[in-house]
Amino acid sequence: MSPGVALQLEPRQQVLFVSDLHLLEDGDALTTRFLDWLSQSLQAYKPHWLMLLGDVFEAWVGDDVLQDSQDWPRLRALLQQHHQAGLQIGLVHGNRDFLLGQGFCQSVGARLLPDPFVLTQANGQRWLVSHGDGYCTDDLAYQKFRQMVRDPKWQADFLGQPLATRQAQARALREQSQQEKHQKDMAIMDVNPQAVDQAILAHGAQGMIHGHTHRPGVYQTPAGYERWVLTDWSIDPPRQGGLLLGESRPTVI
Ligand code: LP5
Ligand code: MN
Repeated sequence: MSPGVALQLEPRQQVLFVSDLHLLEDGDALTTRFLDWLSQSLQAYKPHWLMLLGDVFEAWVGDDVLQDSQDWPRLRALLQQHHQAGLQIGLVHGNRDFLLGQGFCQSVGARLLPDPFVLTQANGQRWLVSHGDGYCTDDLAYQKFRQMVRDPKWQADFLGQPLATRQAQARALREQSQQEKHQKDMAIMDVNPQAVDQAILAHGAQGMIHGHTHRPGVYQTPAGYERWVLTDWSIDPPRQGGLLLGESRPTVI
């Protein structure tokens, strides 16, 4: 069980989930589209929580990006403004932004949540919520890499390097990842159904919500639970959206 984090929704409270935006910079077309969509969605649905379920950024090399260049002005202003008006913002690490830390969270009013965590609806239904990469257990090369970069010692060493060095390494790794993805079998880049069921059962949950795989939809697990997968975002081809969870089943928006 994830220590200390179990979120309980009250009647009429809603959660808006988004993930896999892969934002590059504040002024670009995708970021503008996302921020416009987010602003409209927050106004339309008035959720209690906004859950940023990982890979918000194309590659995050450390929170000092913010101090050095006052980066992401519109994104930060929008999140801050809504947080101050009462919106709870949760953030789960993705495989591209696992280095988001307290500096970023404080600058937008977000709370870093463990992966996975349990979210309970007002009716008692428990959902296991995750970025999703941890359940792609057949992708052995990725899991080995994941274990390396989630190690605090590795992270401290990486963050100890100059910003430009880190950015160059991140670019090289993105290229390597794109090349490897062409060669990997599609099946190994999806979640392993047994790993999903095992986690759902271990947390006493009755379903899972995740991103990462870029295969949006609702799937049934071998044990008969629902697994809701968020869309990734892209300008061309156009893909966007999120999931809204209130008192009933999730809704795609
Ligand atoms: O992200 P996506 O969708 O392309 O693919 C993921 C997996 N790839 C990754 C890597 C990220 O794309 C890049 C992360 C940038 C983070 C920046 C900060 C840290 C920089 C660290 C610099 C060392 O997560 C991909 C999965 C795919 O999802 C589907 O699940 O298959 O996995 C990989 O491509 C990993 C490779 O298979 C193994 C990589 C071994 C690299 C060994 C370290 C070499 C260091 C090189 C530094 C220049
Ligand atoms: Mn991902």
